[in-house]
Amino acid sequence: MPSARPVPSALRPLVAAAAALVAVALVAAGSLASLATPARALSPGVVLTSDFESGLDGWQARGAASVSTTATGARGTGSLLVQDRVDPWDGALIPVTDVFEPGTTYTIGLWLRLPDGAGTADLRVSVQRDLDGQPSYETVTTVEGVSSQWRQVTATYTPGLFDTASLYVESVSSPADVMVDDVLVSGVRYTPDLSLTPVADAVSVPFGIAVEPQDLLGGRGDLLAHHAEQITPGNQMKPDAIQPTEGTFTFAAADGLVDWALEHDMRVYGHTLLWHQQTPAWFFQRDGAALTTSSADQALLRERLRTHIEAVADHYRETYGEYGTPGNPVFAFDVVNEVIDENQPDGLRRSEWYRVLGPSYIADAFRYARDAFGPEVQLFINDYNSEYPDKRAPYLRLVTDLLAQGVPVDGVGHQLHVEVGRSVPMIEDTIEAFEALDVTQAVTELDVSTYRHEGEQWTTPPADRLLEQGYYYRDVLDMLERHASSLESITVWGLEDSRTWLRSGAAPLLFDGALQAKPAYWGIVDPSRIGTTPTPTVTQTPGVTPTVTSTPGVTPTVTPTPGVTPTVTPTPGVTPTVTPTPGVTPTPGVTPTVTPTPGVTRGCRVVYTTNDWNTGFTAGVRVTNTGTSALSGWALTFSLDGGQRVTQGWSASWTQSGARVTATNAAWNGSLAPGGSVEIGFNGSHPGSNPRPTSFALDGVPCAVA
Ligand code: 9MR
Repeated sequence: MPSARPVPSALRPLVAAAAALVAVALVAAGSLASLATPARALSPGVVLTSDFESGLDGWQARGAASVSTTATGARGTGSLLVQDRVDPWDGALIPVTDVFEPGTTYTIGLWLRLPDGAGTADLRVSVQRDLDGQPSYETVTTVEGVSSQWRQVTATYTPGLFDTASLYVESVSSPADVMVDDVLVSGVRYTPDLSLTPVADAVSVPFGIAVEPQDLLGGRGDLLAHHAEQITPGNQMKPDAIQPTEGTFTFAAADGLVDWALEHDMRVYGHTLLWHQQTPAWFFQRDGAALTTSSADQALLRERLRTHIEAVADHYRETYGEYGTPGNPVFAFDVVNEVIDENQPDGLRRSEWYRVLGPSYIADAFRYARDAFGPEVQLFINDYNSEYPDKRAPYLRLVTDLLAQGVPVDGVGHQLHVEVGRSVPMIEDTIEAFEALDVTQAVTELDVSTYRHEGEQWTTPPADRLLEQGYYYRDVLDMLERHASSLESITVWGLEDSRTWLRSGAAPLLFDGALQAKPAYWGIVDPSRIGTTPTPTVTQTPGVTPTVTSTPGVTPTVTPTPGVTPTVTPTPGVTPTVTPTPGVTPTPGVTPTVTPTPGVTRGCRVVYTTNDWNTGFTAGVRVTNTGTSALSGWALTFSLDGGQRVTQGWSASWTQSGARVTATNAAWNGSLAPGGSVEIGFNGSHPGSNPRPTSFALDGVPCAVA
């Protein structure tokens, strides 16, 4: 079998198809099938394969190690042998500078083992990125207990910016010899639909998104720039990021985000100056021993707090100009984060801050922050679960007390990490309670898990739960709009579902991992697109976590546009029915004939791409409305005349009758403006050959095929 080397980026589109063929044999062996058919991926591109059957395939020694090939393969007859390792980071590498694109997510698959009789070792697959002469070493995955049996490994990785990059195999600690085989790397660059209404345009309060550095790159960066008007660094301004050791300040990661915000005319909400988590241990130690409550130790901790806050404030003033001037986008900061504990008699969290200093550290932090930042930066206190009455009470009490003491608290943050069904009136009660105080407020970390409770678990939420989430976002935002004058901003905690802090499957955000708008997005931007099913009802018991009563069978409806296109009522899991509209005559199994509407030109263009292997394929279908009127609900039909079967589709409801395939819009992508496109796709099987469909029709109108 030929081996593929890293593909120069200019050649990548051409070579991806060829590389996919190389992957065919790997995939045909069965165990790599998941790499070739990632869920929801469009035309997954194989960017690198190495089977070591005819050489090193571009792999090199890393550090002190040496590399050679062996005659023992995981499935074939060759593999890579790494020997002479001394340190854990000695290993084997392959340059990926011309293979990886920053911001694209790659699936990396490979096989690992140790030579016979070598015991076990914990191995690592890592990437080294070098940018401006600074190396970063990132773990793709750690594989524990690798023995002399082949172990298949699959992990995903999204590179940040780099000048050069390499993928490598190393170990956690052992210098054991290592064998590597059948490396296959595939990646898909997702493209957001930038014709959608920006969320910021649909929300009257400034709309923000919490970000990580990868969110600024590629399609993610486009999505972020399109929808947000402010960002919150998800981790880069926390104490461990800014001052990992005493007196060493590292602002580079945070500055990358602030620079980007400035370039995109966005504001920055800083998070956070003080927290009980992500704060290095040295803050609370003297010469390695825990600080006591002696006045000397208290003075030391207070001084460290003041120094940290001043360093942050000075840095952003010196780098971007005085606060409140156009060059400096930092307008607010969380001064203290999550200091409430409703289970303590005084309602305050027993953190290291509290242990050493008692409650006074909260007021001190605000005073230091006002002195350091000046009046132009709004100083927030921030907490989660503030909607629950038992948490709301101590939160309200603390802020009231601070204000009464003249402590400069400008704003109260409500994180709003919630799940579908959490009581919206309860959240409103909290906002109203704080409206009585002389503070502004912000929703700082909104996300809505689709899981109602721990017992639920899925890879992808059921369609009706995603709709329910859409209704929930609609209702929360409706409520928040009623309090717009009390709110400084509304921020969601993450750009898209693949990068949530919540457990896999929670899917709590507005866009899915393929960067496509979810019902959650439509719930905010145009709720008519997800129908009028009422909000789930909630049984609220004051003072305790509410019990949620689910609404059975939420069914979306798509509002028809008379006289323009057929109306489609997509019901999750049910074959859609097409309601005749004047001018369109649908006949089962036959392409409907279309009577032209005066002044309306209808048309479409389809780009159909596949990646094939011996009995299967993944198809991506890009449909563009080339007509002059918008579609509000659509159905694409085509024939698979080679005996192919659709096995799993995405971004549409897929049905097949004989050779005829119909893809009907999903609830969130039915609207197709003139010139607008939608990307849908499916996995299929074929009996040996996979002839392309030659004609497509959108709502019965024949499409040009590109
Ligand atoms: O999103 C953050 C995640 O990447 C970190 O691993 C985590 C560490 O505690 O913090 C997350 O952000 C938290 C935020 O700073 C404060 N409120 C809760 C957020 C979610 O945990």
